[in-house]
Amino acid sequence: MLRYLTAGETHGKCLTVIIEGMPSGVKIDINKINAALADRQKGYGRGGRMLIEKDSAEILSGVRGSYTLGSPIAMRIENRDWKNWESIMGTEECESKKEVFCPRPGHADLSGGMKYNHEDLRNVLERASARETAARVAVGALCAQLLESFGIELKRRVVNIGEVCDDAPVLDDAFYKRVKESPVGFGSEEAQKRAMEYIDKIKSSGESIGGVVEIRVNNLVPGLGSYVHYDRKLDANIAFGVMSVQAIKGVEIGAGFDVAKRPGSKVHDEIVYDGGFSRLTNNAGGIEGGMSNGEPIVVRAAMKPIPTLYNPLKTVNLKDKSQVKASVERSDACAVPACSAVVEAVVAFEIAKAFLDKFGGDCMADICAAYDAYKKRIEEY
Ligand code: EPS
Repeated sequence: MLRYLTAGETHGKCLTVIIEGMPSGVKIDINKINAALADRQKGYGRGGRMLIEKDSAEILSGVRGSYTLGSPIAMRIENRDWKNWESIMGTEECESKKEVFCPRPGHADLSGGMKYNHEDLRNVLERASARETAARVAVGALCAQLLESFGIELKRRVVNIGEVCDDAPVLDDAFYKRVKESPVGFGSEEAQKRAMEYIDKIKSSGESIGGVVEIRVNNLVPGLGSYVHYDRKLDANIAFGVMSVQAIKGVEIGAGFDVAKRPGSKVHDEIVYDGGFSRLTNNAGGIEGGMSNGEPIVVRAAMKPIPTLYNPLKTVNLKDKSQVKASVERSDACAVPACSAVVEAVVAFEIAKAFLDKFGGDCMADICAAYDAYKKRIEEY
């Protein structure tokens, strides 16, 4: 089973991740991992921290001569900011603490402090920070390279930032090329301009803003995941992965919440056969009965605004229980484009896990043989 563990605090020395269960013989290009990490850092409305960091992954084990060995893959991403925090975040007795006593509404601060019995909420926020998502993007970029070997591609876009939507997009290659270059992850240049003005307004009023991101997975065979048991359902596992991303409050597959407003004939996708099975529409978002059905998988996620507000909300000081304003840590007015890179990564991981559950072997040769045999059987079905 493909799995991973991350470790690291936002102002600690580095982020570390170990991935276990990757077969041998997957070609790995470190530049692709670093390009994904760079994408996660981009976006209009990002805060000061991204000017300090230049994220890149160092592979410490499990890869030799650009190919995976089948052994655990360890990666490390340096926190450049560490040099400014060594005396605060060091593992030995520290001279300064930079304590936080005023929990931010919307952050892990208060519940985390209660749960782990930390009076200094820095001990919570350091790990709860979305900095951890850099490690997950590295994992996703690794998984995407396994999927790429089988022609499976992932595409991401930002659907809306606050009230500004990327209008009526035609999701062709030219659209996704513009999305890649857009500072807000939009394909429409006119909507992009409106979104940037909107973010400026949000920022100048000491606010933050969220949005919706969308990931598509193309060229999947039918039958990843399963209907036979709840924990093997592909949509359930994707939703779990996406909801585990900091700041995500909602996940939709295909038509999502809209299915509750339409009659059955406007929800279910009619089946046709033309040398192979396909659907006339894709309201199911590529998943029926917990399994991929061969249509593109479409996942949307709603990101809430980042909880650190320069114009802070009311909270309570843990020291004397007085009503005060929340602590202000450095923040991002808008991190939705970065979030799209993170959600793409967690979707890549879940698809790779389901792919290996179905075709997995210890090495690429075994997986390719199983994959080719399955495709042949499906063609003849
Ligand atoms: C982030 C790093 C953080 C924040 C942000 C995401 O850096 P710092 O805490 O030094 O400013 O910029 O995280 C949050 C705002 C949050 O609330 O989690 C990153 O690398 O993405």
